[in-house]
Amino acid sequence: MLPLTLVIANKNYSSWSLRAWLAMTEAGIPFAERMVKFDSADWATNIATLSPTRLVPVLWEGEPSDGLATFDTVAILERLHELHPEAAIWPSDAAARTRARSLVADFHAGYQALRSAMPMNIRSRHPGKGSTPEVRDDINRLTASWRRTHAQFGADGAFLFGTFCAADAYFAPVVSRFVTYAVELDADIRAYQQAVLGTPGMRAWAEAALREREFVPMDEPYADPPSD
Ligand SMILES: N[C@@H](CCC(=O)N[C@@H](CS)C(=O)NCC(=O)O)C(=O)O
Repeated sequence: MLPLTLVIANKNYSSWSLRAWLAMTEAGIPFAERMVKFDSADWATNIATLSPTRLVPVLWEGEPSDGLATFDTVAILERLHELHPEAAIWPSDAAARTRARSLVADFHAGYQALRSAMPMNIRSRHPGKGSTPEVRDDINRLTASWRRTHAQFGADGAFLFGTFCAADAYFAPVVSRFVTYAVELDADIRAYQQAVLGTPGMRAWAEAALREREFVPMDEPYADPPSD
């Protein structure tokens, strides 16, 4: 099998990068990381060759820019499942796997209010910001679907399907947003949030995010740029 490289962006901001990275990390799939920071000279020079869509993440098999590229997070998860069927990217039970894929596809295609009003920003705290009625509707719908899923498929463990899978990686940026924007959560959803934030992969990602110093205006609707 060719070596894998995942192209990602800033760990503080890039929610799509986090999903693929955490799914691979928690599944124990070996890969190299190539970070291209937003708004950087590296991005301007290299993103066109590192990413067919100029977006991250991208999974490369073989040399980045030269091997086989899979882009878009959902496609990356499916490619990982093909390459590493033993890694439990998706639940092994067919009904659970179908639900996991449905949750991921549903979020991928929707929840625009939540995604745009509460961008991921691991190091920042903006309590109450972004909490519009539309965002609260998104949060209520999403957490209700987590609750139903956990009751039906995962009651024997802390994650949606009991043990960690790609669906939990998918929602890691969402539970992180709930910290940034101090979203009030019911006890069961808070327990799920803590389980995801407590995974070794998520802790490592967050520690790296906290070391980053870049301020990306597009991802900072609630803060002024730092003065030099
Ligand atoms: N649908 C894509 C979305 C990827 C995406 O929007 N990535 C953002 C970073 S989180 C990006 O690359 N933004 C750079 C830009 O818009 O120039 C996926 O699932 O991977």
